[in-house]
Amino acid sequence: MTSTTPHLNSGAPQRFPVVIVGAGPAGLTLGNILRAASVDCLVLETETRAFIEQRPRAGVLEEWAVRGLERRGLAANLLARGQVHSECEFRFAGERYRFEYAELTGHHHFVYPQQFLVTDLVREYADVRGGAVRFGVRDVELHDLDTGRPSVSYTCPESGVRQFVHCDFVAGCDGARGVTRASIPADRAHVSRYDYGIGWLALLAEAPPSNDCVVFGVHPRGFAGHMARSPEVTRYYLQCPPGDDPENWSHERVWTELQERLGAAGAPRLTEGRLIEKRVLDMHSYVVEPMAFGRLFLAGDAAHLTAPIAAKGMNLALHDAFVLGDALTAVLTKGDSTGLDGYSRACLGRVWDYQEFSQWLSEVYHGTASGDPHRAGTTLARLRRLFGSPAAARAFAEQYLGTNADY
Ligand code: RFL
Repeated sequence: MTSTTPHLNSGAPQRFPVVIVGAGPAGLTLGNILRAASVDCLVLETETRAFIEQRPRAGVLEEWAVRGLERRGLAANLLARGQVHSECEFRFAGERYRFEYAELTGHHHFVYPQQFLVTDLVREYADVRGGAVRFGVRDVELHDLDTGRPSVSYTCPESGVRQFVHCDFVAGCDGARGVTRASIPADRAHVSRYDYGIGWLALLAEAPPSNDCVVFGVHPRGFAGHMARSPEVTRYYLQCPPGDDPENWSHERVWTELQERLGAAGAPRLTEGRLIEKRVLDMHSYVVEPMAFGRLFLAGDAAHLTAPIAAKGMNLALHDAFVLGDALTAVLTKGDSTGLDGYSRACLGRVWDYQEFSQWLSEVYHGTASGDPHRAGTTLARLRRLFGSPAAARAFAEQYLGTNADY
């Protein structure tokens, strides 16, 4: 079902306190928080509802993020259907090493496919909380962001008519390829970038998970990852050259490499299955500072991309949405702008910490395959420290789970 707001098709200017560009985890969580506070908002999304409800991406959610969703009445299905993960496994030098992070910290991960969460969030926003949303919009443009009267325009998919929406605030939640980030003049925000120079072949296999937890294969042929998504579907990753063509990876080549890189003494062979997604992701990251310009506030991948090395992006998107949702609610219902003034600062501590952890973990995953014996040696030293030093293990667990209270 596509939920639309019929009076928006007239061509006459509309007004909403908040326009949210993008119906991903950030935009939909934000919309739900605003609707719970009876703040009107309009979500604009280029794709159809059916498409966003089926787009597979993330799966690993940190416990604090799930508790944040739960507090806002957004986690019922996730808590009922998501899997609880309490350990992960590293495989290197032909051996298996279990890392029991829940035992160390009392915290765990949830695994719940991103498209299920998006489905839950759209239903709650549009069908339960009565939020306005337009799917399939084209050519979104932002106007007058540095004035007190910003607006957003877009082309209506059905009529082709250009619509103008006046608002108090715009939330840029349109992901890494959206348009809102580009609306900030170059001299008003700094974008820092990091290119890992590495590709990952991201795979979804129609095969049950082959292990009871996430597996990281650190192998001289390159990194390989195994992550359960559901009892029937498993996500795998294979390190590959950046920009590699997925067509270079036949079914046979994929499974031969996965069996080799994830093989270890005592580990059962992987259960193979049809590959239903096969795409190459070039590992790179960026951070926009500040995450705001005038009346525009960026959230999620629009503001900062974190290569999926440490499975952090969706968690950061949710964190931004929680902070921005509370801040916009405070300013629009009580006239209190403190939260909005401090929005960037409140988010960027966690953003930078996760960026740094991703770089650290990238070296662990990719160092042995670098062809540089010195990097291979330091990678193995990191792994030995992780399994030999309780202090190192606790520090890793804190970053892996995102539990530092001081972000
Ligand atoms: P999204 O999810 O990209 O949503 C943005 C939405 O905006 C729409 N859009 C526009 N709408 C209107 N106008 C425009 N001009 C627009 N341009 C785009 C898009 O159609 C879309 O619906 O951004 P958001 O909400 O910030 O959420 C970010 C997360 O999606 C992302 O960080 C994660 O998927 C990253 N990620 C992972 N994160 C985790 O926390 N844990 C994981 O396990 C994890 N695994 C992954 C991942 C990302 C992956 N890929 C594909 C890069 C695994 C993979 C393979």
